[in-house]
Amino acid sequence: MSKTIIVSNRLPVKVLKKNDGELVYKPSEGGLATGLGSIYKKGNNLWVGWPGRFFKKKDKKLEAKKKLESQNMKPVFLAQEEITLYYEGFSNETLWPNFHYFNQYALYRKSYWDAYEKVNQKFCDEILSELEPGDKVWVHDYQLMLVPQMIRERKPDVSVGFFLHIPFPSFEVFRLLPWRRQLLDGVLGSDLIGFHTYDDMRHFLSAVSRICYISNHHGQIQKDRRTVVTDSFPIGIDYDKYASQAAHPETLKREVEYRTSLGDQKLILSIDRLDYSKGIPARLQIFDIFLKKYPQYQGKVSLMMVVVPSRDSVEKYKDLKEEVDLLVGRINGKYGTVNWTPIHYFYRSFPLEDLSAFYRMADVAMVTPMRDGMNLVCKEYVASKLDQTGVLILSEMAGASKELSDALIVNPNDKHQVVDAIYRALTMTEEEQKKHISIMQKTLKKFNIHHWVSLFLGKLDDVTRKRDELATKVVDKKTQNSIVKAYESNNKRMLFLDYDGTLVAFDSDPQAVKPGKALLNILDKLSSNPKNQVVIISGRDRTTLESWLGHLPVDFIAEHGVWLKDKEGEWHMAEGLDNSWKDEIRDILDIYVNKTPGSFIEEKDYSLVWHYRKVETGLGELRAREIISHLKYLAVNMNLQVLEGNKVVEIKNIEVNKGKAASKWVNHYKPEFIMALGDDWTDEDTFKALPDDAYTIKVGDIHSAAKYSVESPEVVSKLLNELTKN
Ligand code: GDG
Repeated sequence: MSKTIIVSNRLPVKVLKKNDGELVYKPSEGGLATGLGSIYKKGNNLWVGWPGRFFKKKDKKLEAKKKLESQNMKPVFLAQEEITLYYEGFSNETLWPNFHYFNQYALYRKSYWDAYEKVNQKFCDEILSELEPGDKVWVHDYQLMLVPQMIRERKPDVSVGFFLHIPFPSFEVFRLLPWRRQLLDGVLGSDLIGFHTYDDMRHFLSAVSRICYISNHHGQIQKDRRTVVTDSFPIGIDYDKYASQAAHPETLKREVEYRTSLGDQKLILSIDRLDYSKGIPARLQIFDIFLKKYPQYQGKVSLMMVVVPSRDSVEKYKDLKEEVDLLVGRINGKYGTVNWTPIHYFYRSFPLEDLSAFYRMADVAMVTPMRDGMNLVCKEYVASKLDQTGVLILSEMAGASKELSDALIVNPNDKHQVVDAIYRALTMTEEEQKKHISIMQKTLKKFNIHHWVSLFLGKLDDVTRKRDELATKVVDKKTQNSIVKAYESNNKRMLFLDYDGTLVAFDSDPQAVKPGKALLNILDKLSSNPKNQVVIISGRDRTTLESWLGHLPVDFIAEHGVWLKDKEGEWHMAEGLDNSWKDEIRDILDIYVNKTPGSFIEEKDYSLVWHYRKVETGLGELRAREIISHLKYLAVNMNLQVLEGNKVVEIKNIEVNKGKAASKWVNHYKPEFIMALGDDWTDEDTFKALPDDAYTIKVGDIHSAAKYSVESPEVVSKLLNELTKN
């Protein structure tokens, strides 16, 4: 039975060692562990990850391995140096600051990168040792970005999903990383890549387009003839767990205890891991300004700030801790009285019962990170509000703000805006509070962690199934033999050959791809065989085609079917064409040429082509979209069609297309064997128009109406070469 392998830096349990040397296994309370618990514990499924500590003794390592394996977990053991360089180093001192827009803190150290590569390979090897045909792998987060490609190299058919839990930065920030290309290539080994928000996905696609020079179509990327799908899957929480914890007698008991010691003050809650991305110092400054601006709240409202220790071996975090300690001390010293402490500050973690009591008690939750992939605390706060009172102040820089638009959304850098949001929260009527909380609860209940898991895994199944259906189309040795066999057994054969992108690879200069000796030799052999009729079917102008290939006994369908020629005949035009539309359309295209450096218009007898191959990546695509929408209605009225090709937009008569011309040839000559090769959008018309038993072959892309696909013009030339032998 095929299985699902979950991979993350940390396993869902932490192995601790008691003083007497006994190992204890502490399950993680995180949402991911809960959500994926239903997956990895089932059948022969598996979770691969680091057990969270360094094992000095071999026997302890073995003991832990055995125990973890009995619970469907496969530990990846890391040496102390690997933990320092890969985890604390590259993951937390290079990627984390860059991805959270704190690039000034990022360290670019070759030793970190080397360790990152090495440990990613280590994870990959562990996965490979368990991987069997039909299995799927779900890799999590920024610590393991190279793993998808590493697996793909060894097991090309595997189904791999990747989810990024932190933001993906805009291209201008991401590009600063010296290893940006390798990181993107690593992730692109996946079949499906998930992000929390559409913005993260957009940034990723833009980085792929600018760094790997691969554009996307509705979030789908063609990489090495594979389709990589990207999508946004905002993670949810285990809603029922937080709602029922809030109703638990132990939670209620603790709430009463805390309330008794706090008195009837209003409470603002903040809970974060100690991290510069969380905006903790700014939050303290905001609270300071609030107390100054609204002195009536002095003595009446406290900020309860839980800061969970984290990464304290990293220098930047030590500095941050000092800054927070200082600010808390200063504000408490400035405003505090014998009966009132402005800030209750805890630098430690709490058990869930306490956390839940805090959520229940808090009149306001202040979740104001400078940057956060999603942020689960704000969701947990809302889920814990059983009586639906309470107000959430939420930073627009947290992924959660995209879903929780009923919160008071703030820019954490605009301190005065946040100060006013606190005032608004404290003065909001109960009725209004209930209205907002109930709307948010409805969303969070539905989009819970289980929903997230099944959405992602369901999509991964879909993507893999579609990929496998298409894979049958790739011309392998067996298919090639059957094509050659069919070819050999027929005496009346017709070969439709597109030129650019099919017989020759693309070049930024359309004139630079003159046929070379080898190609001319193949075409000569094929066309001089009396059993063959070779038809060059191209969007190019007839003059160029004639000058390059006119000496061969081939037929021509030029300019997508405007100009036609049999090998023995003369050039003639397709009937009923009209050219009166050109001036008006040329004027429009001129506007785009004038505002798009590098673009130009090519004029053919019955069409106009706007080329943008030399235009800055991104800008060309944008202008192409503009032209297409500009011409959409005009084209219908003028009986024109607007076609999008490879870095071109072509406008021509609706009657002209390669399919119509090819049908004409087939109806006239009635061949017994038909083969058509093409790479472009315009060749799709040919593929669709030909009879069912024709061998239609798409070059490059695998998405096509053609029956088969080959990788490149080089493979085309090998296939045609095979045919010349018969
Ligand atoms: C990444 C992304 C994204 C906190 N203090 C205590 C405690 N917590 C729990 C909270 C919450 C979790 O820790 C923190 O939530 P985050 O959203 O920050 O999650 P991370 O895993 O740290 O971060 C983040 C997330 O991945 C999911 O994709 O949202 O943006 O950075 O569940 O309740 N739990 C207990 N005691 C504490 O003192 N028991």
